[in-house]
Order: sequence, then C-alpha cells, then structure tokens
Amino acid sequence: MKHVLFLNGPNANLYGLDPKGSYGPDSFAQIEAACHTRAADLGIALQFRQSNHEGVLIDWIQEARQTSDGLMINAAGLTYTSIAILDALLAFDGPILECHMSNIWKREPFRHHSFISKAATGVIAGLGLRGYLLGLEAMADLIGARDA
Ligand code: DHK
Repeated sequence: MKHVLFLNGPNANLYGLDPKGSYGPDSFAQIEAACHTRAADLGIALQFRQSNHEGVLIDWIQEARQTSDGLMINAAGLTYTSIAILDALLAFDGPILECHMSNIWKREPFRHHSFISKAATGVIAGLGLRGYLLGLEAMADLIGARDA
C-alpha cells in the first residue's frame, strides 16, 4: 500500500469556526475524516496531521523521506514566509501537492507569493475540501496507488 502524508500548518485547526470566511463550514475534524474516507477508497494509507509550529512541520517532512510515497501540504501562513519548509520539501523525493482551501491569488497581495511552490509538483487552491479530495485523487495517480 502507498503512503501519503498530508500536513496542515498554523490555524488549520480553526477551520469551520467562521463558516462565512475563506475556508468554508467544515471543521478540521470533518475535513480530516473526509480525506481518510477518500484515501481509503483510493488505496492510500493516509496520515493527516496539523501543527502550529514550523519546526514540527519540518521534522514531519524530513520523516516522510523514509515513510511516505507522496506529500500533500497546506502550510497555511508559513507558505509566504518559510524558506526552511521549502528546503525540507526540496529534500523529499516523491510528488508534492501544495494545497490551499481558498484562492490565495484572490486575497491580499501578501498571499500571492508562495515560497514552497518551487518544490511542488502541483498546486490546488480555491476549491475548499473538494480541492483536498481532488488532490488525493491526483496523488493516487502520481504514486501509482491504484496499481499497487
Ligand atoms: C490557509 C491559511 O491559513 C492562510 O494563511 C493562507 C490557506 C491560505 C488556505 O487557503 O488554505 O493564506
């Protein structure tokens, strides 16, 4: 079975608290459950994690070099600041999908430049939870999960 690590950065644990905001009505727990259901359908063993701490995210990305076939990441606010997360991602050999719930290019200018896109195989933004589920489908193809 193929393994995918899906990392979520700072404040993702607050999703759903402002249903009319940028991230929709689903709570983080609901998003996690939906991703696990889709991953199981795709034959992916999914680890879905969240941290508010840059160093913890970097440790998990490094760990994924030994444990994961693909990486998905919503680095949240660290997307626009963290060269350290970029460097960790560049050291990962498999496919990487950068995900954002919101369309970051429709928002404030400081959200228009991602430092981590340089390491990404692809970027999904603006589709909310649907984007995460589509990302899992794309990842399944990228790592050959459906053939395993
Ligand atoms: C999530 C966040 O928390 C923000 O800091 C980013 C991203 C956008 C998202 O759309 O999922 O700017």
